[in-house]
Amino acid sequence: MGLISILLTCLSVCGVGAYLYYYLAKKRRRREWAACGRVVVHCPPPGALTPCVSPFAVKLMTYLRMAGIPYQLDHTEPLWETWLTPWITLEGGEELGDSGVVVARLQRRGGAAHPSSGLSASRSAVARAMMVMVEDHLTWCLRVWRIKVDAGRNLFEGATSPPSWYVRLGLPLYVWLRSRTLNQQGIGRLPHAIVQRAVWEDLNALSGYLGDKLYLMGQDMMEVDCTVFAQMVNILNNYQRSPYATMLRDEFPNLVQYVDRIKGKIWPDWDDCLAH
Ligand SMILES: N[C@@H](CCC(=O)N[C@@H](CS)C(=O)NCC(=O)O)C(=O)O
Repeated sequence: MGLISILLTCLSVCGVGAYLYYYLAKKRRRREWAACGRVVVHCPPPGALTPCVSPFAVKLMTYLRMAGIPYQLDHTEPLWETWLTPWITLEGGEELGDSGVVVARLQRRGGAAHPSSGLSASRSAVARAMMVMVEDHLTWCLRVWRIKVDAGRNLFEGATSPPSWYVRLGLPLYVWLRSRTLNQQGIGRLPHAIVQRAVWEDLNALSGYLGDKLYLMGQDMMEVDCTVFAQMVNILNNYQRSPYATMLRDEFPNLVQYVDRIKGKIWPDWDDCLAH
């Protein structure tokens, strides 16, 4: 057997071995998650400023806490098959991705007892519109600042240790890929002044609707509050150098008080959930 054949055989054996190891570890993790008797939330590890750098994961955890559903966290597989985070494993092993889909599934399971039941059709429509506004418009505007204006530097601000050399090296590629996504979405092609104005309009709409109520829909906290809280707390903590944290603090104090209210109610252990 020539040297090349020996090398190829070794490479194939190592490849098959690595694949088998990965496959078996993945299966074992799934067995453990299905058997743990809780909802498992798969997401990136805690940041130094928020319990997770993904506001969608913070929304999901806030919802689970509000609904009194026990959960545990997993950071070994933060991305689902969609390459998005968060996703969950339900007790029994069912996997679901997308925070909105997950909440809808949990609500169906909870029946009439779920925390957003009882809204009239028109109030439910308003709640839905606000959720779509913050998750499918406001977040894109924020990403324009993060990626196009700040060139991704702000991504490291929630980390507890400085990024490694290879993460720094990969940053320009990540920024380039994300900029393409922003351009494809459309919002990335607009001048930043227009994007800033759009953020102001969104925050103004939320602040106006909240007024001096405790929660967006009145006295009771609901799914929409988890969604809006997560995005606002993200701006206040993970976007501190952006114009938007200042905008929120200076122009929309009722939203800042709302964030503090929900933090106090749902996250009394907020500081313990941060990376130290
Ligand atoms: N609609 C999804 C959005 C999830 C999402 O955009 N997650 C971001 C992190 S905050 C992500 O996974 N980004 C990875 C990527 O875009 O490649 C949800 O509600 O879960």
